[in-house]
Amino acid sequence: MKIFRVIRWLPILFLISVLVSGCADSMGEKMPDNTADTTGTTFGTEKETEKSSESQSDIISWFTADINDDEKKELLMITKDSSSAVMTLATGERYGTGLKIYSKFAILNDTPVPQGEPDYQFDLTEIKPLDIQAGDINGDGIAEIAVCVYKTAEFHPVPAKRPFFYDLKEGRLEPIWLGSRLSRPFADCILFDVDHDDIEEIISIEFTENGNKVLTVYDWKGFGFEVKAISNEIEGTVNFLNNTNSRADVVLVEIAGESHQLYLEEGEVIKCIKDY
Ligand SMILES: [Ca+2]
Ligand SMILES: [Ca+2]
Ligand SMILES: [Ca+2]
Repeated sequence: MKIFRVIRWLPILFLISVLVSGCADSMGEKMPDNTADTTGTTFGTEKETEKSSESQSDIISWFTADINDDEKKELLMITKDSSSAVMTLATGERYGTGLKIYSKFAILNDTPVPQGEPDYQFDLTEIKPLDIQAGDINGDGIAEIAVCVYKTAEFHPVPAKRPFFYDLKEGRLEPIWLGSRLSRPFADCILFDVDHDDIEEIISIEFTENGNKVLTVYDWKGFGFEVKAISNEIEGTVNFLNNTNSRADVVLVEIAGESHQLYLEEGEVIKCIKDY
């Protein structure tokens, strides 16, 4: 059953949206140093079962994806320093201090169990990382690392959630797009190939000025993201239901307490259909 319908893009919206502005703007982003040993440590049998010292309570967000095109998944984790207290935004959302990447790990009962030392680790303290995902946003076949951060931006000097994308290159985080904002303030965003072209779109839950929500889909356009489709305004609560730790087959959205599947119709229309 269709519960809300859908808008087609007005041409003017395309004009407005073209610059969901990003990255090359100098936001004073300091590249974190890679402090890890990148010399390709090999793990013997004993070490393969060696659990890392990472405490589960220090893991803020995690995701598994192949980020270096070797056909093996890595474990990406936003963690906080074990010595620091729990840090939360006013919304209650926790944020961390760093990104750790493990090639040796297990997932047990939907819980990541990293093994040994991280292959790479980066200090992200200054950008308050909230959430990590990965996906190929620009179609080059390599998954970008997507970090939702909470910080100010040069042209938007209030703290807000912002989507940052990096490639892991030669042991460093290379910025691909450090978004200063989406079209509106957003509650959450995920990556998903909603139009099945093997390139991930951003799907976000955004706040309208009157306090309602809209779902918005963004496509990469070579230099940044452009709005591809937007839903009608939705009253009440809207949340993604997807497992946030790995790629899903469908986008599930909870609207007013009920589960819906999101998809595009004719490539440009967001529909949400009740999921029975
Ligand atoms: Ca890999
Ligand atoms: Ca890519
Ligand atoms: Ca796509």
